[in-house]
Amino acid sequence: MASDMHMPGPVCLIENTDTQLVVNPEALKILSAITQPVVVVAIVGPYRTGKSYLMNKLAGQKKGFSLGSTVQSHTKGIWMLCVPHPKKPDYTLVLLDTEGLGNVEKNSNKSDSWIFALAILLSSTFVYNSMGTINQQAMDQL
Ligand SMILES: Nc1nc2c(ncn2[C@@H]2O[C@H](COP(=O)(O)OP(=O)(O)O)[C@@H](O)[C@H]2O)c(=O)[nH]1
Ligand SMILES: [Mg+2]
Repeated sequence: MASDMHMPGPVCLIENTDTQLVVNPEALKILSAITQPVVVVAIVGPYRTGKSYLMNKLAGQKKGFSLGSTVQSHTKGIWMLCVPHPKKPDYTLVLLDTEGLGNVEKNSNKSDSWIFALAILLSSTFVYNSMGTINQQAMDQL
């Protein structure tokens, strides 16, 4: 029984090829092995606003989601990390980190909407992360 998740690091759950989203079977295998109740936290927001950083804090893990130091998106698609819930005994915390909205390397924001919608559907707690106040542009994008 997978009562204690020990993932060495995050795995890609949804791969974004820019033309389609593909589910990674390896990640599905990990999810199917979880027998405990899960709390799923997903984070979405503009790129380079500290999403991966925040998720690593929630995971309480040093070796977590990779952080960006350039405008290049370090997180493509949706990445997943499962850890024992820090507060609820016998619960598994599933953290979903997404690539940033408005990534400069992409020529369309269609996949932004896909990732956004999927993150909402998959999560029990959804975090919209932004730097500073939420502005009109963010509202329009939402
Ligand atoms: N000091 C500090 N650095 C942060 C914080 N949040 C993010 N960073 C840094 O900002 C950069 C971008 O963060 P990242 O989590 O990769 O952004 P993401 O693109 O939204 O996932 C990284 O170099 C982080 O180390 C924070 O709250 N405090
Ligand atoms: Mg990131």
